[in-house]
Amino acid sequence: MRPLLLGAPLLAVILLAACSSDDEGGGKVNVVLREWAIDTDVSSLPEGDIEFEVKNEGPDEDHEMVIIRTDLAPDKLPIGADGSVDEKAGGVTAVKEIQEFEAGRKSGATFTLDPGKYVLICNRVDERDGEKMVHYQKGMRTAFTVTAGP
Ligand SMILES: [Cu+2]
Repeated sequence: MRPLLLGAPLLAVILLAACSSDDEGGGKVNVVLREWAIDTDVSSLPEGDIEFEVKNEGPDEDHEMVIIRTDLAPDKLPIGADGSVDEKAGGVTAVKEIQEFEAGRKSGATFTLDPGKYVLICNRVDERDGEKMVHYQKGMRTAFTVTAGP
């Protein structure tokens, strides 16, 4: 059995306490994609327009960021035939995506997300030197929560 690589989620309470006084909700999250993890500087934001600034720190691979709405744990998403997450399976809804881009570059977008539990994943599968690399299974997944607005 593989060991689970689970990041310790930050407490949403800390974030909410640090929020400015504007009551429009949303906010910004910085996301780092790398081999093999996804890290965010906040793990929760209030509902509204959420700006994702995404950096691919590689060092080698192209990565993407798919926003999956699900109540399942980040490492328990349904797997398809090729080992990647089956985005059409029950229990998961792929709501938004930042398409794959090269290591060393930045991408980003602003999405309006409803309150709920999400998992950010890279769902790429590729092969290098004969080794199949399923990015999700190698650890590219992290939980993200959108809380009910102010
Ligand atoms: Cu990836």
